[in-house]
Amino acid sequence: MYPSVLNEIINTMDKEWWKKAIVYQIYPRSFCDSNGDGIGDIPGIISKLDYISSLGVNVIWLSPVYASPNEDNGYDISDYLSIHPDFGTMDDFDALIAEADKRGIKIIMDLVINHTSSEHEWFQKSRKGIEPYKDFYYWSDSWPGTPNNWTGFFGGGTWEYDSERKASYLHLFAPHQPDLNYHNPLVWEKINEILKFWLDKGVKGFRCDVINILYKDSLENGKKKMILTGSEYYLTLDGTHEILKRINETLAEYNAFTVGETVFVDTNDARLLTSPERKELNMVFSFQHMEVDQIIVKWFKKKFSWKKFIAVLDKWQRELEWNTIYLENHDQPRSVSRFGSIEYWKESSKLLATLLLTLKGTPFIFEGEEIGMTNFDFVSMDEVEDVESKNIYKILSSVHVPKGIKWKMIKNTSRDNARTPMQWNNKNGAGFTTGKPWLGINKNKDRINVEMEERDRDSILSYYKTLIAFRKKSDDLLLGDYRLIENGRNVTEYMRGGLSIILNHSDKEVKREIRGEILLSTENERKEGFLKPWEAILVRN
Ligand code: ISL
Ligand code: CA
Repeated sequence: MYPSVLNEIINTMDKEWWKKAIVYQIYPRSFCDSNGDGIGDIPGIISKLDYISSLGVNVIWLSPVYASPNEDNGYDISDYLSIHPDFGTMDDFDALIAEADKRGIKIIMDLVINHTSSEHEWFQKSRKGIEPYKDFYYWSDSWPGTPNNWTGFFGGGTWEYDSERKASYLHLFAPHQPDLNYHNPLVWEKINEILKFWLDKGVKGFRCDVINILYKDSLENGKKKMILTGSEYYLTLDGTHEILKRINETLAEYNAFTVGETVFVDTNDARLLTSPERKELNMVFSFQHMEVDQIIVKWFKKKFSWKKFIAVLDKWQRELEWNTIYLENHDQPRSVSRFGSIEYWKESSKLLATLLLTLKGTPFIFEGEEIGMTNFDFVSMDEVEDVESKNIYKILSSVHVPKGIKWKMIKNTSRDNARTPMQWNNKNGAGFTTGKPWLGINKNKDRINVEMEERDRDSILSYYKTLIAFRKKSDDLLLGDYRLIENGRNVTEYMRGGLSIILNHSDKEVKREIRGEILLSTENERKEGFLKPWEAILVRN
């Protein structure tokens, strides 16, 4: 090969370093508390960097650590340029970047720019009509004909009356999360300064919160729908594509990457959003595979079917050249409780790990997923903190849904399922805190925790480490083509390059002759000619 061609390939690989990344998501409140106030913090994260590094991951995505009144745990930002005192100081943050860098780990931040907190200075000035902030938000006195009939992501209406301005403002999420008005060019200028501030600190990219709803085309009444009436006026519109291009221009100077959380996108939208030629986002988090067992704004749980699940994943694998792979995050119930089997907790967690780490794309692991953490074991609404769950419960109560049903719905779908503190050991406080944790700790910390799994070579944690190490060395898993071979009721098989991945996602033992060399199995002792319940294997053909 000519040196110039080779150089070009190397340059492209270098620019697309995030394709080789394995990302670990931290929900800072729930990860590790260093000072006993019950809230996870940045010094706590620093103290666990060796652990994170031992997994073999090379990027950390931090859920928001900015100043915030915490109506939505940091997804309501009151100052984009400062660290919430609960989490520590800017010096702590700088130390985190430096310490992570020593271990070859890059940090990406959460960028929440569809809305701010109502306590943000911009909003406080906006409600008083002070320029240049007067039109930073969607106010009914600037838009004739509003408020409209739109319904929000957390249930209920989307307009809140403000007695100071004597007008209402739009909020697609909680009333304390007013939507920014991207028709005003100054808003983008301010956001651009924020991006540069963090990039100059060494942040290597952003996970962009609900990024495909930024731009609202019109504030007319929407067509009435079961959920999100009005969404035709803000889902993935040209105005949003324009803003994404500008974000991309800023990031290009830093060799940083973006992953956009994009709601209600199909593969066509995602292809546009991630097309290298269009220069918008690098990857997206889509929701279709998360909707196999529930409706996106989570009110009802549907029956889960592996066949449908694989069919959705397969479609995304085929139709996108590159994208994210994820089974969990801070908004979703735990994957083993959802797609796995409690009876085969260990086996099914390992099978899910295999799926996550052998599909094509950049894998995202959510804290605790690597030890098989499960849904919470709360028994009453008093233990729930999540603003979304509380809203849903209120709405269900107002229409007299019986208590048992209401509780079941919350249990199945609450975002707090993912947010219970990280289980480091089996002591009181689970090694997460020496104080009173901000959210209850799952009692199964006695048997599901890092300390025990680190000592056990057959643990879920050990399997994650083995598989991550395998993936990093495997051209097949990094670059290989993807092809579905079988989508059966019990067994799925797909190829990545020259490797076959075979999953038995059932409680039953399945007869199966394997041709080729078995490189890895979730089972210590295989049974010749069979796949054990929830066994997953990697085979070289
Ligand atoms: O979590 C959801 C359903 O339970 C989604 O509807 C979620 O609200 C949506 O994916 C947007 O999520 C993001 O923005 C929200 C924040 O509450 C979430 O934590 C965040 O991931 C508002 O900023
Ligand atoms: Ca703390």
